Amino acid sequence: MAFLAGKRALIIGLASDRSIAYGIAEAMRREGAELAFSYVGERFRDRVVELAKGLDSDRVFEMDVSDDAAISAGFATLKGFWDSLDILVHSVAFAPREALTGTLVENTSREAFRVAHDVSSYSLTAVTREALPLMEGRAGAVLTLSYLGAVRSLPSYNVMGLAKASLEANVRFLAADLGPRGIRVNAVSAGPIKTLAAAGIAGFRKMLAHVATVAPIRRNVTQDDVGNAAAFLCSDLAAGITGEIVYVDGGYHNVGMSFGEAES
Ligand code: 0WE
Repeated sequence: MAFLAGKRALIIGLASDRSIAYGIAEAMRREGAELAFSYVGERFRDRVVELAKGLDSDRVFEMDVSDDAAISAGFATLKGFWDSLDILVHSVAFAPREALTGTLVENTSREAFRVAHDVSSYSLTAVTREALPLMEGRAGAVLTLSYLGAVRSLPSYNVMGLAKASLEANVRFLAADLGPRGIRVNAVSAGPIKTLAAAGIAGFRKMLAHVATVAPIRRNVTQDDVGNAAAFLCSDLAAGITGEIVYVDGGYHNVGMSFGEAES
């Protein structure tokens, strides 16, 4: 099908072959897109270069999305590779670890709130702004990753839920801003997936088991499930979709109650 043939995609947030960004990159490559990647932290460099190579890309650069100068420098590097961009994938979130345990009311410092919102929401605005000149005059698409904690309370997710609520509002406002310029902005709200970011979160395995029991599809979603939806949303097949939060969670968010049995 190759529904992304001729498209150029920058993917922010690849850290390992279990990253959601990796599932997205694989699906986009399979559909014909050319890829570039940014990473943060020297310790990720070699790994991202290797993963990029496997996806036919040698376009890899460092970019800390919490630093405006680093974003400018990163896009200057990208402009050395490409004179245009069609797709921007933002698959980045961070809150200080101590804020992701216990309760929101006990464990949310002003600084943890600031960092979570800066890295997990403002960064979408910042990188989208820098991408605009490269997307000018093309059918551009921006995609970010959200989670159910944006709209429901969940154990331990705490300040990340507030940051994802901000991120989802960001998607709606950016979609309104950029729609007139032919650029669409959407989010995938993914079910829980075991990635580096999820490693070491207390109770994560229990959450995976719960979702697999209750979700209509009776399994957890995979990086491939998310990647395929992301590739669609960033393609011209989704030309009529913008400002949307698309749930790729096996239907979990629509269930009010379930006994977890094989049928009904
Ligand atoms: O958005 C996320 C995780 C994002 C995340 C993960 C970490 C772990 C390491 C942000 N910041 C940090 N900071 C660290 O120091 N998810 C949707 C995965 C996730 O994280 C949870 C979850 C789920 C699901 C945290 C608590 C409860 C549930």
